[in-house]
Amino acid sequence: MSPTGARQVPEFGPSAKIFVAGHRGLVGSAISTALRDGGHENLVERTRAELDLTDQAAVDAFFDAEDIEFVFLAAAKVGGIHANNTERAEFIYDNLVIETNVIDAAYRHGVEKLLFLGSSCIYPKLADQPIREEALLTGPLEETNEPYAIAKIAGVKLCEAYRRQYGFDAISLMPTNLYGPGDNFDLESSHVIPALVRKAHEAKVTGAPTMTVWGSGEPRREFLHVRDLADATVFLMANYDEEIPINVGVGEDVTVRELAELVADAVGFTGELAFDGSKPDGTPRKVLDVSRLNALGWRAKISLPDGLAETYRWYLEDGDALAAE
Ligand code: GFB
Repeated sequence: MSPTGARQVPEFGPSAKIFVAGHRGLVGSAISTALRDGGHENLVERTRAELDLTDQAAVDAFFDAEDIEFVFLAAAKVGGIHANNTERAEFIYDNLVIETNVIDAAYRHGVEKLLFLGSSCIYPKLADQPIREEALLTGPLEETNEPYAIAKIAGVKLCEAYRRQYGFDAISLMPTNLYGPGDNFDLESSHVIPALVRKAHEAKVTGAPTMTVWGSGEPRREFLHVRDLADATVFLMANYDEEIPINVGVGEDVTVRELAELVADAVGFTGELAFDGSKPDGTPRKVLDVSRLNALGWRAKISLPDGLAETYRWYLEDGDALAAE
């Protein structure tokens, strides 16, 4: 029961009024595209300048003014291992404030269903692999991104508490590492794939003999193309209604060294890899158990080699790729 009393339950159909929070980011832009491609015509999107999600009064006024029925909460402060490890205060504060403002206002303004995005990095550092959803909060977190993980765990628990106490239909997804067109290619704040694509490209066009890879190259990571994630979020908004978070991934992983070799192939860099041991490896492994998701009838479709080739093409055409000398 929403606080505004009993009412006709809106269906997640073409005319459903949907707010995509964070529609300009890697994930939010892919979700907006997936929704439009799926025939949803009534999307509400706000840039950060139009709606500051860290401002509770502004978020309240927005939900007051707009009769939103479904929310995809893709807005967050995100980044790679270095950004998480050096901007610890922003990663916990910004993510806590965004999620508390949006989840609470959505409930109080009678939103029918909200989809929250966690991350595989909020599971315990040494969780049994592949990681099952039940592993959450069963052990210490990875130190380099603990502030972000604590904020995202709080978001998962907010959804659980509002569902249990108020009957608010909030679901939480736990996506694995994401990549794809529209990613952040800044070498300091980015995740590994855009960073390696940029470094391989720059080494190729400048004729450098090596490209630098952070850490030992031994950690293992699972990668899901962002278009697959977006497809999964639309599928789960329509088909998932349980309290427990649900993993979203491909269920297999590669070492950072194998990834760097795949990126070098995709870019056409033929030099050597130089491993920088002064940079952190982070979690040794975090591959997800996706049996629950697969049992619902969804599987990832885009292979890593195909996804890397597409990401490089996007970087050349729309990113700020260094031109060949
Ligand atoms: O993608 P990444 O920054 O995030 O790093 P995490 C993955 C692995 O790639 C780490 C190595 O072992 C990095 O040391 N790596 C190698 C590099 N070269 C590079 C490089 O040039 N740039 C980067 N960034 N990494 C994040 C969390 O952990 O996972 C976030 O900190 C978020 O909170 C994200 O959840 C999904 O997978 O280590």
